[in-house]
Amino acid sequence: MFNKLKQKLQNFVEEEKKVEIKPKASLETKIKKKVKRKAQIKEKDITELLENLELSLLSVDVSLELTEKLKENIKQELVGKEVKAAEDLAEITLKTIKETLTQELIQPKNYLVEEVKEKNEETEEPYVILFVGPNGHGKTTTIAKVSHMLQKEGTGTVLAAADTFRAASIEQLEKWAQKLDTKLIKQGYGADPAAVCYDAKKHAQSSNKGAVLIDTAGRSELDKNLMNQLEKIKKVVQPDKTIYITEAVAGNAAVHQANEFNKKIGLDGFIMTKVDTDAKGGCILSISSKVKKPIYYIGTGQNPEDLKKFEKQWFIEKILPRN
Ligand SMILES: Nc1nc2c(ncn2[C@@H]2O[C@H](COP(=O)(O)OP(=O)(O)O)[C@@H](O)[C@H]2O)c(=O)[nH]1
Ligand SMILES: [Mg+2]
Repeated sequence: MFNKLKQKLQNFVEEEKKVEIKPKASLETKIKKKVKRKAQIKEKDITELLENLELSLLSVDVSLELTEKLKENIKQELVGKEVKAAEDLAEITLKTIKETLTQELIQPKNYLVEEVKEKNEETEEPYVILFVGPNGHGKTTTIAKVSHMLQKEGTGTVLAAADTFRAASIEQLEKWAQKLDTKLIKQGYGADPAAVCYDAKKHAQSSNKGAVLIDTAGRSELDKNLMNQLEKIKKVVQPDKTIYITEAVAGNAAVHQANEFNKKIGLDGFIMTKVDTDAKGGCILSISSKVKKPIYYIGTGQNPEDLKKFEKQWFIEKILPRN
């Protein structure tokens, strides 16, 4: 896209130059004019660019609402700006696009591992993280990854099997606990998830473990009972962080869903899973812009080590159109 843009801008600046060197002017005037004359970006010069950008953003699943907003911001930044050459204009344009995207994405000041460490240094209390989100987006797997990350840093973990709803969910977390050699707290299916969380926190306190990671049943924001259950868990264990797990393949439906979760129970941030698949990932930009909470990590596979810090610049490079 940018090569095309550069070409277009080259023509634009050349046209300006043609105007400058009209035969009547003396050589001296010509040179002066050439040096002094700057091209000012007009709306029509960037129309095609904005259209290309719009298509590119939509094609990676950025929402229409956000795409419009980004286009407007970029237009306001660029129209009227003075540039000396096509190269400059292409550079300024790209810089503006990147800056605009950067503003919409929130990266945490401290990632979870650092936050846990900080709290553990200050108090005797374990750091409690509640993982929520729709079914199948990767909550249980992400808990294994976060536990692995913490354990590698020397922090003991307790996993709470508070998905007492879906068949095999307790066994799934139990397998991870065995594999990672960490503690699992569970009750039977149908048990009150808040009670499981309470036990897990108590266990962490008495055994001096630094973090409690709570697995919950996947749910829709429309299910009142299940949403109330999350509120109850929050009251009982008062998590330090409530993290929403969303898969990068989720597309635009995820934006509304995450926003509703935030309105109903309050979220502190996100982890985006399945970035290793052919996910387009644009939904995370829309979610971040809408809910205004940081994205902590990205999931890049099905193994415990497949969790990376979310970094804005990496993400922007990933979704920006090329050529
Ligand atoms: N490729 C890939 N698969 C993942 C990732 N995270 C989770 N999964 C898979 O997605 C499926 C659902 O994950 P699970 O943790 O059970 O989701 P939950 O229902 O939210 O607890 C499982 O097959 C996981 O292995 C990821 O980052 N990349
Ligand atoms: Mg699960």
